[in-house]
Amino acid sequence: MIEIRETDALLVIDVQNDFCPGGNLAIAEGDAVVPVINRLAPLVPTVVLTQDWHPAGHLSFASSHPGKAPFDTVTVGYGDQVLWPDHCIQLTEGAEFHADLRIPQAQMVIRKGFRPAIDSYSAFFENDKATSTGLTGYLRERGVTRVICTGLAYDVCVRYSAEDAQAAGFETVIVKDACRGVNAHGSLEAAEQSFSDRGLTVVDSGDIAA
Ligand code: VGL
Ligand code: ZN
Repeated sequence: MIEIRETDALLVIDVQNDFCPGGNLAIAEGDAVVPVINRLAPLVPTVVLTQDWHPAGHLSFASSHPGKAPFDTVTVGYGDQVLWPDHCIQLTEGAEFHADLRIPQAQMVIRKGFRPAIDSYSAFFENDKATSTGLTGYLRERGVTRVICTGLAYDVCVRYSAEDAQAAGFETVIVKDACRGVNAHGSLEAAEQSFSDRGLTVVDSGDIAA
């Protein structure tokens, strides 16, 4: 059982229309995380949302690479980059949070992936592993010691956010039923392996108490 403390933060990753059924990068049952997150959020003193927020023509879009298709991989300046369908384009409906997400108390929204030539899976560092979003400093200044991770996609943005949270020295917990995965190139299995290698704590929302 995980008892919520004053120094906990809930990280709600990319619960946006494009990652839900009907969206441009739809994750199976992506919208199923919404009621789970709505139930958890009021328990946790600090809540941070992230919003994938790409300009049109972003480097992570297959449409920006002639001859490439979504889910192909290319090599870019910072290493391998999976290519995605156009998604979460700034100011579009697909980039909006799911309409049923109810977290008015959240005070911080981290937008990521807005640099045209760098993708950003993690809420902490962009995919070049060098460009910071500033989230570590925000959480430290607020006295946060533990980060509870939820949202989309389990094996992409939730995975890299949780790993970076742990690397930054925060106790880190992943709430599995508050996440859904995209599973490109065996990424679901890779995420599970990585979580177990790093000793990351994976729990169910029922294991969390006020
Ligand atoms: C994500 C692929 C591309 C995510 C974002 O939120 O997991 N996945 N952009
Ligand atoms: Zn994206």
